[in-house]
Amino acid sequence: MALQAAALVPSTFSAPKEGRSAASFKDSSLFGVSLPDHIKADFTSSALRCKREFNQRTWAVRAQTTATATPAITRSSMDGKKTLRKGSVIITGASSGLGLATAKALAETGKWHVIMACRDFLKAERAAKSAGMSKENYTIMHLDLASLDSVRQFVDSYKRSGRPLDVLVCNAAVYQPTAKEPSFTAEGFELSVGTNHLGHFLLSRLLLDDLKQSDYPSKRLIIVGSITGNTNTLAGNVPPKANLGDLRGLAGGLNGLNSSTMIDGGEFDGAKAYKDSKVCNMLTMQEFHRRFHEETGITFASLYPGCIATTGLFREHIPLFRLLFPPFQKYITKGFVSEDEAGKRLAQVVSDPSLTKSGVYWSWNKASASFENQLSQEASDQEKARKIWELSEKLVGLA
Ligand code: LMG
Ligand code: NDP
Ligand code: PMR
Repeated sequence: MALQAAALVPSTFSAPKEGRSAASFKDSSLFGVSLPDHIKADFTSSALRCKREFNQRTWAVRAQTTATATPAITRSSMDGKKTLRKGSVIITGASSGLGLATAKALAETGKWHVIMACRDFLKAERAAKSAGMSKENYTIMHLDLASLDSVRQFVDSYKRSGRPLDVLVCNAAVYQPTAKEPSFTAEGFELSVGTNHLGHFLLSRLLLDDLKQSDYPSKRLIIVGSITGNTNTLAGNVPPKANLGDLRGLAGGLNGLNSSTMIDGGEFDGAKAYKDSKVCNMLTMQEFHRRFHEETGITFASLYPGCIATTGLFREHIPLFRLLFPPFQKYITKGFVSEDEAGKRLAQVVSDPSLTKSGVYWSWNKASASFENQLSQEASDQEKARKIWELSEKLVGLA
């Protein structure tokens, strides 16, 4: 397993820039016209941010060593000042788009060691280099979420590395808007839900103990959601709409043999499968929160980072769509964000001391201030969340 080496951290640096304050914009209007209340995403203000200064002592991490032995916070015998070790964050799908931009934003602070969990090692290495990330701030490890064996191997390798785990970011995704026929993961699940939901479900379940053991001041599990899975927004009402139905397809294994490839049991539709997978992501985050937040102190969060219309997510869409989608989002919906800006947003959810509230679906207003957004009825249905959890456990071999 490709574990690159090790980090030597600069000895002192200053803290994250002061956050912006409360949100006062709505993100669900088009041409400045507000939506009716029932499809308007509500919001509340983000918490007040605190300014922090961290001094970081030199800290070396070596693969196969006992990095966990280094406590997160130590007090210097010289001046009694508290110091914080570098945080360890795993980001899936960090070889492009949002994942890469987040890896870059975190690596640049010098406070994080980013484990880029990617299916294409060389692509990830090139991406990290061209993003200007310096070697001591990242490690690339192989992970193919479309194979549960690969997920298990990744987890074993990570555990063997002895590195602590402070934050896990489930970011990778596939989107197949033009596929006429379904494709499948190694275990035979429809690819979008298999990768985006089931792969991440197994990964997070297997790494939960490691997060639990982290002594970092704030440990977090973040699953990237999206507006298009939320039917309480305009974007979520563009057909085909997300709808998990009574979960009969999921119960049948999404294999297209003895069950449908779609969660609700319907005909295959790649765009819908993606949106359904995002609903699963958002429900899974909340189910984690209900089951484990109190016991573990882990912060569970999801987010909609904005419409990053230029990423590889749209690689399978028709060329005309790829040409028109960015200007459409920039000038018409005004929902567009750059990869850099979206990366900063996700990096906040990873490390901002004010975003520690668990069970939250974060969004940002037009001034780029974070706020707690409201999920659609289906994406906040507790009973569905519990059923998806139980069915997913069976499918990935945990129950
Ligand atoms: C499905 O179709 C496919 O069936 C599925 O296979 C998959 O691909 C899926 O989500 C992906 O899409 C959805 C289809 C049906 O929606 C459309 O795509 C219809 C319109 C095509 C537009 C593509 C959007 C992106 C490109 C924008 C191009 C616009 C030009 C702008 C150029 C900018 C330059 C400055 O959707 C429908 O049936 C209708 C959608 C109903 C949604 C709500 C309607 C809101 C109306 C507002 C429309 C505003 C748009 C432009 C107006 C321009 C005016 C100046
Ligand atoms: P990209 O396609 O740029 O990034 C997706 C990443 O996932 C890539 O690194 C890709 O790897 C990786 N990936 C895909 N399949 C697998 C797999 N089987 N195993 C491991 N990694 C895999 O898209 P985005 O950056 O836009 O998407 C990132 C996240 O943001 C997704 O969760 C998406 O749903 C979410 N999102 C995106 C929005 C947008 O507007 N773009 C809006 C809302 C949410 P590779 O590089 O090898 O292809
Ligand atoms: Mg959408 C406020 C309006 C808004 C926002 C924020 C998005 C985000 N979109 C909006 C509106 C519209 N879109 C409208 C009015 C239309 C019809 C013209 C429209 C169409 C559209 C298409 C065809 N939009 C799309 C597609 C896609 O294929 C993308 C998709 O659904 O991927 C699943 C997409 C998106 N629009 C967004 C966002 C964030 C996406 C893509 C990514 C995602 O959810 O992860």
